[in-house]
Amino acid sequence: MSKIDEVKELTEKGKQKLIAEAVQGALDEGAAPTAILDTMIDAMAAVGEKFKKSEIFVPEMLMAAHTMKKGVEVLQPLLAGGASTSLGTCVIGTVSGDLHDIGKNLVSLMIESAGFTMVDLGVDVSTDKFIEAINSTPECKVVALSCLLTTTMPALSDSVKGLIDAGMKDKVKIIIGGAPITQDYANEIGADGYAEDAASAAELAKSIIA
Ligand code: B1M
Repeated sequence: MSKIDEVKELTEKGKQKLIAEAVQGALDEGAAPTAILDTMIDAMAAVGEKFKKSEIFVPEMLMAAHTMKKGVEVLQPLLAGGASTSLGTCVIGTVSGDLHDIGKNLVSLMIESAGFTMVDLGVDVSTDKFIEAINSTPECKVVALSCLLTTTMPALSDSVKGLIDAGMKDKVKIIIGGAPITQDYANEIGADGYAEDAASAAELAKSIIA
């Protein structure tokens, strides 16, 4: 089995202690960091499918998540390009009630590589916390909201509405994303932009402030 296949298998099985070595092994075999990342994202999709079919449960899903995080740690310096100019600050967080942060962390990493300074508020972030962070960051240009659950889409919508009502659109661009989110939904709730994945989110953040 190639090391990159091993990375997929270990991620799916939640083998946290073995993943760093396997990721390094895949790099040593010549696999591109983005290919290894995509493999881990595929593994998480497979984990999600198994969960949906009740073949695995929350603890296994959590172990896979921890494993992916450890794998991403090895790739992080290689994925972060390190832009030379600063484009301003981007406040990022996962919306209220939602604890998923792997996608948000990747989006944060890519936006940072595009040249932004990141203020990461973590998960389960209330609208007030987003507003507070924007207000206390004068150089804030973008706020990025991540949402992974259909059940937290109303929280995303409420947050965008709350940000608009608080006059934040005069200060920052609001961008959103996450597995259940679409461009139509972004238009519907009044966000300034939507991106499907981490790389597109970085492109969007750059283009939206231009
Ligand atoms: Co959760 N979970 N989970 N889970 N989980 C999903 C999302 C699910 C699809 C699994 C399934 O049923 N197939 C399902 C949601 C179903 C739905 O909403 N219709 C689900 C469920 C149901 C739940 C619970 C309710 C389970 C329960 O308790 N019964 C529960 C909810 C907890 C809560 O949040 N309140 C729950 C819990 C968890 C864990 C804590 C165990 C764990 C998360 C750990 C963590 O993140 N630290 C977990 C995991 C790991 C998953 C899956 C398996 C993997 C998610 C992931 O990290 N993917 C997921 C299944 C799946 O996604 N297919 C699932 C990899 C990551 C790189 O992709 O996050 O999509 P993703 O991010 C992408 C894009 O979405 C996008 O870019 C990223 C990178 O390309 N993106 C943005 C994300 N944010 C963006 C923001 C942007 C732009 C793009 O702009 C701002």
